[in-house]
Order: sequence, then C-alpha cells, then structure tokens
Amino acid sequence: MNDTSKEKMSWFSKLKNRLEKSRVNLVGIFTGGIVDENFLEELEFQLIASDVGVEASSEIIEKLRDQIKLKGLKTQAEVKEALRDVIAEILKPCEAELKTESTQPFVMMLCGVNGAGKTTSIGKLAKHFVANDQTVLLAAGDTFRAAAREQLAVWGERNKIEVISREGADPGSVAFDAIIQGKKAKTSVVMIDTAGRLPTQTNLMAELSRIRRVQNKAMEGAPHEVILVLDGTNGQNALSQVKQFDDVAQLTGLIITKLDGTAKGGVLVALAHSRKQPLPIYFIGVGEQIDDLQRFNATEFASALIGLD
Ligand SMILES: Nc1nc2c(ncn2[C@@H]2O[C@H](COP(=O)(O)OP(=O)(O)OP(=O)(O)O)[C@@H](O)[C@H]2O)c(=O)[nH]1
Ligand SMILES: [Mg+2]
Repeated sequence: MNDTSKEKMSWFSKLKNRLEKSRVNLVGIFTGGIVDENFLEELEFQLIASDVGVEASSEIIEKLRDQIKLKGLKTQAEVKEALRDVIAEILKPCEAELKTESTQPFVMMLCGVNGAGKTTSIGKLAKHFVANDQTVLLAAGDTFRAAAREQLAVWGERNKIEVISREGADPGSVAFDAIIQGKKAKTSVVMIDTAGRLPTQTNLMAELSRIRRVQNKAMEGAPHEVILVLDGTNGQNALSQVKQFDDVAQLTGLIITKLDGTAKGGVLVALAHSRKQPLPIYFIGVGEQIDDLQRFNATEFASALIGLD
C-alpha cells in the first residue's frame, strides 16, 4: 500500500504469480498461433472456466471481436493486449480509494460468510491506517466465540491499538460502545468485526441488519462503510453473496481475499459486470501476512489475470 514503485512491482509480481489458476487457463491458450474463430471460442471457454461468468465472457469476446476488426489485429500478442484493455475497462468502475477523512470517527463494519477473511483484513487495514498516521479502534462484534475475540486482540496488539471486546455481549452494543468511545477519543477510524454468517441463516442475517442500524444511534450517519469480505476462491458464489448481504446490510464496498493459491480471480470481472453501478473493490488480499492487502487497480489486475507485465 506504499506507493513507491519498487513496492508496487513486488506486489504486482506477487499477485501475478499467485493468480496461477487463471493463468494456467488464460495464459495457456496464447500459444502464438493464428487468431480465428476457434481461438476466440476457446478463449471464451477459458474465461468462463476462470470464474468470469457466462455473460461477462460473452461480452468480452464481442468487444474483442470489434477491436480485432477496428484495429486490424492479427497476432495473438496483439489480441492479448486488447483483451487486457477490454477486461480493465469492465473492472475500472470498481477501482476506488477508501477515504476515511470525511468524518471522525470514520466507522466501518465488515461482514461476510464464515472464514472469508474479515478479521485478518481488519488487522491488515489497521496497519494501513496506523501507517498513515490515523488512530484506530477495533470492535469485536463476534462476541460469542472466544477464539474470535482472541484473534482480534492479537491483531490489536500487533498494531498497538485498542480493541473493545465483551464476552457474550450483544454485538450491536459492542459496536455502539466502540463508536461512543471513538467519538470521545476523537479516533480516526473505528472498525467493527462481525461474526461469519451464511445468507441462509435468516436470524443471523437479521442480526447484521440490527448491528448496522444501532450504529446510527451512536453516531448519525454511521456506519460510513459496510464492506463485504469475499473469499476469492468461492468463485461465482460471490455474486449471490453480494446480493444477499446487500439486502440486509446495504453494502458500500468489497474486499476480495485469498487471491493467491487456488483463486481464479475472474470473479472480480463477474462482480464488476454484474451491476450497472458495481460496488467499489477497495482492497484485495494476496496472502495471510499483514502486508498482503493491496489497493485494487483495474489495469494491473487485468494484466495479472492474463499474464501480461
Ligand atoms: N491465503 C490467504 N489467506 C487468507 C487471506 N485472508 C485471510 N486468510 C486466511 O483465511 C483464514 C480465515 O481468516 P479470518 O480472518 O479468520 O476469517 P473471518 O472471516 O474473520 O472468519 P470468521 O470470523 O470465522 O467468520 C485465516 O487462516 C486467514 O489467515 C488472504 O488474502 N490469502
Ligand atoms: Mg473473524
């Protein structure tokens, strides 16, 4: 998240290396042969196989066809660059900076299914904010699991920041107290962790809605961001998760984790394509370490996805 070009390169190559699954599919078909109908069909197939989704893949191929005609592209190398541009154009509306300076405290709630990477992302984000001279307070909204509270406490210690945590308490009241304390202490950012829940767990989804609402009672306008954390290895399932979490919690943005290992990465294209006004993807997770969270950049991601520098 540091802007020096050296660091940028190192995370870019990290992402590129780690998006191996898609690259095997998408890179493998650029063998240097001719660009014909068979090639485009195979490319469409590989896009779908990389979690891009049927509709987005079809649109990408159509746009690519237009580019091939318009610019008289002949070689696979030329087509590959055009493909990068077409994918980047779809991803571009998701590129956005998470700005926390508009109000104090800036309140963020993170939600998602079990094990998506919420708590880890909060720890990584905390480091990012602290590095930018912001003060941070964490709220352990996952109040019932001792391990969950402890996990957040560890991230708090690592970042030397306070964590509000109360065993077995109502998660809404923990969020409420954290915001009140954040107001008193003039904290820059309050991050509220929540317990993992599946969209099929109606009660837990309703609880999320309540946790969101109670924050507005502690501070008008809070939460300022409601971020869904999505596991990148879950593929197309991400699309329905967005819809279902949005219905109860009115999402404002996304973090996609685990874009290393077995994630195919194409799901970001599917997400960007799925709504007229796609949700911002603020960050992507590319590993388990504290520095493995990076700003999302459409062109760089498109390049990494198809193996271009
Ligand atoms: N490889 C990889 N692992 C990650 C990433 N983000 C999180 N993880 C791992 O995913 C696992 C679950 O992460 P958590 O942060 O505990 O997930 P959670 O959403 O808080 O889980 P619950 O609170 O149980 O719902 C941990 O082992 C993390 O280290 C990532 O970007 N890449
Ligand atoms: Mg957690």
